[in-house]
Amino acid sequence: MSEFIVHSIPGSPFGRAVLATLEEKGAPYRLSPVAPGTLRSPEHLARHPFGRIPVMEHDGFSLYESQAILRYLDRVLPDPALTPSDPQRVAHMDQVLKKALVIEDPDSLFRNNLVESQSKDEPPAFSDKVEDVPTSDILPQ
Ligand SMILES: N[C@@H](CCC(=O)N[C@@H](CS)C(=O)NCC(=O)O)C(=O)O
Repeated sequence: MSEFIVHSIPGSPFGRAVLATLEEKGAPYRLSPVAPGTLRSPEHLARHPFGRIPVMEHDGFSLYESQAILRYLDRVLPDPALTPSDPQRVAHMDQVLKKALVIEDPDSLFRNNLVESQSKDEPPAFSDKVEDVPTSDILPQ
């Protein structure tokens, strides 16, 4: 198995999700630290057109967006599987992933025009509105 390279800012929750998945899979990987001030550099924009992290490289294949990366990793590293086989459990997994994205990155709601009426200074309190899904519904049994 060739090495996975994760370009990320150490401590980024999105980057940590990718690193935790690689740890869980026992895969060889390397963190390539990105300095926060260099996200708009030509070098980094060539990796990620929106100047964000994380970005993953594997066998000459480059991918950004953490959830796309997580799903890729679960496909190319099937053991242990992190995606349930039952459709309802997968749906709960997708729900939790979406909720995590909104809570960690509430500005994405504004960027994507999903929220129009609220002030940018007061991101929506999604944790109050979305019910928690028990972890036991998501993790493989
Ligand atoms: N939807 C993206 C969000 C990534 C993201 O927002 N990363 C943050 C760091 S945790 C970032 O790159 N921030 C830099 C910026 O917004 O300029 C993903 O899931 O990969």
